Amino acid sequence: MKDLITSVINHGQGVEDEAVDKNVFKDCSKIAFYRRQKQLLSKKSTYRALLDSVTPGEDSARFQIINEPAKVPLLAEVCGIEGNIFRLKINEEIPLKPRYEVPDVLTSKLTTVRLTSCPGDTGSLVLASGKGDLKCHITANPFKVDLVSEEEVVMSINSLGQLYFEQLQIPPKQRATKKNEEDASIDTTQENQEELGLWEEKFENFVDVKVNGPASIGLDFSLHGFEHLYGIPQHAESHQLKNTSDSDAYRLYNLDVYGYKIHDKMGIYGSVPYLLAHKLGRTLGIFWLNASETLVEIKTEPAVKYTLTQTGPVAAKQKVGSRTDVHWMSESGIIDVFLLTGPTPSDVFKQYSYLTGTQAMPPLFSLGYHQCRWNYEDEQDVKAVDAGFDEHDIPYDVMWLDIEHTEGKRYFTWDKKRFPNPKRMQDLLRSKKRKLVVISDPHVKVDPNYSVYAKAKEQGFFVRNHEGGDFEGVCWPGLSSYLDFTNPKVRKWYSSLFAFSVYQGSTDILHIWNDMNEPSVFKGPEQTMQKNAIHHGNWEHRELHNIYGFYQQMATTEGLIQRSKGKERPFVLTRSFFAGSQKYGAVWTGDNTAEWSHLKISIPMLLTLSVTGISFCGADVGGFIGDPEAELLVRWYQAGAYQPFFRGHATMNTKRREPWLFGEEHTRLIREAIRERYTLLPYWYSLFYSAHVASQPVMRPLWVEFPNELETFSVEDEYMLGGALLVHPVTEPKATVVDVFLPGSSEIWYDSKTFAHWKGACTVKIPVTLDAIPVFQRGGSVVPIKTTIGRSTGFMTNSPYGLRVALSTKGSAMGEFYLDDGHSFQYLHQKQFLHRKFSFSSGVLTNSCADERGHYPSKCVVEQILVLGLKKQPSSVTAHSADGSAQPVAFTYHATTSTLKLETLSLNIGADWKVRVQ
Ligand code: NBV
Repeated sequence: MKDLITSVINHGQGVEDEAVDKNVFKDCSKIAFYRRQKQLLSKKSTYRALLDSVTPGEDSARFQIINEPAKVPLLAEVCGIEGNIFRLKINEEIPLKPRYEVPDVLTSKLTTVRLTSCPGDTGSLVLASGKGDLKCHITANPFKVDLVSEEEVVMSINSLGQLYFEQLQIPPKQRATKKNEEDASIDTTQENQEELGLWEEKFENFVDVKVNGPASIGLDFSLHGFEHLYGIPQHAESHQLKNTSDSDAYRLYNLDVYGYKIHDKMGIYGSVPYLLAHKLGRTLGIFWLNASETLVEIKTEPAVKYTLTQTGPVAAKQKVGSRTDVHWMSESGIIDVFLLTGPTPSDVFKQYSYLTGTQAMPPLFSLGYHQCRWNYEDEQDVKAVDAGFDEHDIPYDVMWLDIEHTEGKRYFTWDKKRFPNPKRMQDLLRSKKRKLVVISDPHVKVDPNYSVYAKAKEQGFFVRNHEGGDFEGVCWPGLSSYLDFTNPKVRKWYSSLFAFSVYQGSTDILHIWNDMNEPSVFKGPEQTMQKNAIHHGNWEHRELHNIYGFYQQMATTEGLIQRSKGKERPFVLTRSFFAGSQKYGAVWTGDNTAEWSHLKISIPMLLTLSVTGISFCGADVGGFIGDPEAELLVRWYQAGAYQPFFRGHATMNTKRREPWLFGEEHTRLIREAIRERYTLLPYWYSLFYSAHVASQPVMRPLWVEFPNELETFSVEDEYMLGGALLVHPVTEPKATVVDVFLPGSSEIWYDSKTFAHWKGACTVKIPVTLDAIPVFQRGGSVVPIKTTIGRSTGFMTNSPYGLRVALSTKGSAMGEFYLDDGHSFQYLHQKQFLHRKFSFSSGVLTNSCADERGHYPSKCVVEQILVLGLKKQPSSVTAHSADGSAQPVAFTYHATTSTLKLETLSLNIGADWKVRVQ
């Protein structure tokens, strides 16, 4: 990979289609803190809590815990947080120097709740929160915490004794000759030094010198009755977390892994150290707030074990309670863990977003289709591609420019030959109500004549190397320094670079893409920054590696908001992310490959991001690396049209693949897929509103919608879009039939193309052609759509709506609709929005207000209503407005499909009305 990158830099040549070289990256055996924890934990040293030292605090309980051989106290703090959340913090009582505590992730408004201590056995402390149905039982010796809900222990902490805390030590050179007591527990003989990597760790040709020495932490959590866990992105892995007993642990370490291998637990671009556990009747979350390199081991004991309790030929089948043990290990920082107690998936989503924020409300255009390529060569190219969409009648919203648009990869500049007049180019796009996104990476070319470099250098805004100079590494521009986004002053300054007056050639239709922000450093260890680089506040890079990209997106987002004087919603895509990145925009899955297996893995990867708060996510349509055959490309468009962030992208030197380059038939199919996306735009926008205000993911694994149906817990080849649509992308070549699982014994599902219906709780064989993928509407739902498609979302503002009403077995349906101006913050500050509710029952469809606070004038009408599952032909249909007047409505009824169509309506979308079907 390094050679490959070097060849790109040296020769400006294309990137070959090449699998990832795993030797560039560490596996667990090459990670010293992992080896140390394993070595020490095998010796079982236990911790004891000194519960007599509990100081009754206002809203937290603090006590010491000591490790018998070391006798140096740790300080534990348990507090209750509003919304049924517990927080457990463990730090050294008096560390040699402060340990890193992750700032800027938690929303500032966290409210703590009073914990009441209840009588417990001697040697234990019971803390109850809220109404008392949730309790923390703390056992003193050995130290253990049980989370009890309604008298049932749902989670135990440190019940396996894996609490691990390396106390900061004086470096050996500064130590007196007498043996240091603190590390008595660790075998520090000379021959073991290298293995332990306490003060120095080698990997390939890199030596990581650790001035602070070992500082690793770890803790175990046992989840009682749970076998299904999800979360801890980002890995190219299944949605349900796998047992790691026979493999490496899941690694959370943000890395630039070009063409990542699938079904692998190595860390890729982003990290959210948060997982969810689900069983019948309860969902829990564990949020491990730590930004250093982190490993997570998962061990599941299945519910049913075959035990030889009898002698004889047949072993007795004995039901044993299932359990999953989760072991978190981080290189440094403190233990700061949040226990999200649910009990429902929806509650856990709310609890997590209470801590880290909800998905930013995207500008409407960003839910349209995005067209990207590395690179669109010049203004002419942009013009031609833009025109191509119109010629082929394919809607699209955003044109993207990759790194070559700049003057020698100097971000915030334009290549004068290729893009001599960026404003003219943006005017062209603006005239089509389209936008432009350009890339802005975190590395800055070392060039004193480049003003961004010169100003950052002058103000000391770069990350420093351990010798105190500016850190320099190689990236796209050649030798580069890296902005220290962890410094609030740097972020403020970086944000100011997006001002129209500063960013020459930028206009209000220009939005931003942050790439390479793991950060990617070509000749660095694992292609990233040395862990001993120094950030603001003198923190080593190792402490905060996983949050670097988060900060760049935060500063970019703030910059775009500021340039509009706080008025306009920005769009910022980032490759690297952390817990809470959802507040700042969208995330994509990086450099995937044009292979069927990568199309398939995009579904679980996006589901995992979605349940960990990041709703606005997508994968490069077509696959970034390599040349997809037409069939794969069509299938990818069909899948991507139903994924939140929908962008076609391709690497350098791949064949051009604009949608019309694969023959007429394939152009038609791609057009259809993209048009379907635009048809569903009102539904997408309403779902994003629900993600934004009510924390519900847009793309949902089936277990989220059907938490009481065991069969859904492992499904990852299909998913729900909101509560109404079930989508099953086709991910195999030459498919003629697809097995679709339709959940829920009391549900009814309608094929969205043929309107054929099925009862739930079965797997049906759905014949497929290349025309479309299986999509089903759930009985009981109403989906708002657009009936006319424009060239871009901007042309659809006033176009009419339709409602797809799918009746439940009881003959009813419900749905919501959200509308605002699509671009400003007035929905928030002036409550300029419409939030409507559609409900159908006893033959009456009602449009009513869902949120009285909102007002937004819209002349748009509902023109079509389609009712699926109406068993009897109606004798009449009438529309009733709020003033009492009634109008007969023309209709058609198809007995074979039980569908009713009303196609000539003119009912205001924002007004109260009823349509009566008799
Ligand atoms: O900026 C070039 C590419 C970009 O197109 C891609 O989407 C990113 O994931 N970028 C990575 C850097 C080069 C990758 C070889």
